[in-house]
Amino acid sequence: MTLLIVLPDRIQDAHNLATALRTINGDIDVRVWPDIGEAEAVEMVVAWHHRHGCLASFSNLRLVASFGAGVEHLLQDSGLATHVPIVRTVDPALVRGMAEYVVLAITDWRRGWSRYKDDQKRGSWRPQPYAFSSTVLLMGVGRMGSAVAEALVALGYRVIVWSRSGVTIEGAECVAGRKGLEEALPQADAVVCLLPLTSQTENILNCGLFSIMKPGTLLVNVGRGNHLVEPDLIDGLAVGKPGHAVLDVFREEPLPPEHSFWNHPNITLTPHIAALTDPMGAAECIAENWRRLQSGEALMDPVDRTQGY
Ligand code: NDP
Ligand code: OXD
Repeated sequence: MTLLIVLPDRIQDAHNLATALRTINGDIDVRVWPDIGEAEAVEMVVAWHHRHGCLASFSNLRLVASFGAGVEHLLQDSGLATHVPIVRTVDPALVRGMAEYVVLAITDWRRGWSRYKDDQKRGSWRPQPYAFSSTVLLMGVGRMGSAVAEALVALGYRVIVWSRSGVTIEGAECVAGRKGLEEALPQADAVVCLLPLTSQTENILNCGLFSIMKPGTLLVNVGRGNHLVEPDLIDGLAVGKPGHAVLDVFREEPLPPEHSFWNHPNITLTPHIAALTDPMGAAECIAENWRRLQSGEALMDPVDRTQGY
């Protein structure tokens, strides 16, 4: 039976993943799209940004794995039969990469690191004070958010975590529900969006939330571009709520050259690199789910289609 890798815009990753999978389990017939072999033999697909509809011809498909943490790209494919389970691939490098990125974004902003880089270019010696305590609100406390929360707690930040079910993290304060979010927001110096994109979370970063932020708050969006209402951010930045935004994800990627975010003085942007899936680490997770599929054991990181993540 075949495990097919469909990563059309990440061909090198696809081949690295195939090599790693063959090393871990030489019995799997691993193929890289468009070399599908016998369509009826395809039992598992690993996909990222696949062309919607292209999985419909695999009549014996039993499992689809996202090559990453997000799954909206799979759930939005109406050609993917609803009886086929979906799993996420959350390798240790992805989790560590996210913790590193968010800590970097927050510490850069809090300590004024970028300003010192500019000062050095001008030969300017300008020590600046910085806040000795900071509160960070994390929206989303899953595999990514919990690692970020633990890293920030270890650095001495006051951390408030917001989730659907009220997840607790040692050393952090936990809130849930709309009321919990609205009570936490005005206390935060930095707000980080680490939510999955679902019908409940789309457009959640909007003028309603920005209006109850403290002036000068840092907003970090590493979830998805569709969490953010872009015109609301521009209006919010104009009045300092938020004071600055660090954005890694966008409604349209790559961000179009004419987009106003590129030159906004209060926006720092990166090209969706907050955390990258390591094909070697991912291969371990995918091979384990292949093994569990064959033996009928519970799958790792399953997606709840009704919740959308
Ligand atoms: P998880 O599924 O592990 O966690 C999702 C978290 O969001 C959970 O805490 C969940 O609550 C919470 N949540 C979901 N819906 C709601 C809601 N309506 N209200 C409040 N909380 C909610 O996801 P991950 O942590 O693995 O990843 C999160 C997202 O990060 C991904 O979906 C992806 O979009 C993004 N990502 C971005 C990357 C990048 O490079 N920019 C890299 C990797 C991921 P509960 O715990 O109660 O279920
Ligand atoms: C992911 C991502 O969801 O890289 O894994 O965005």
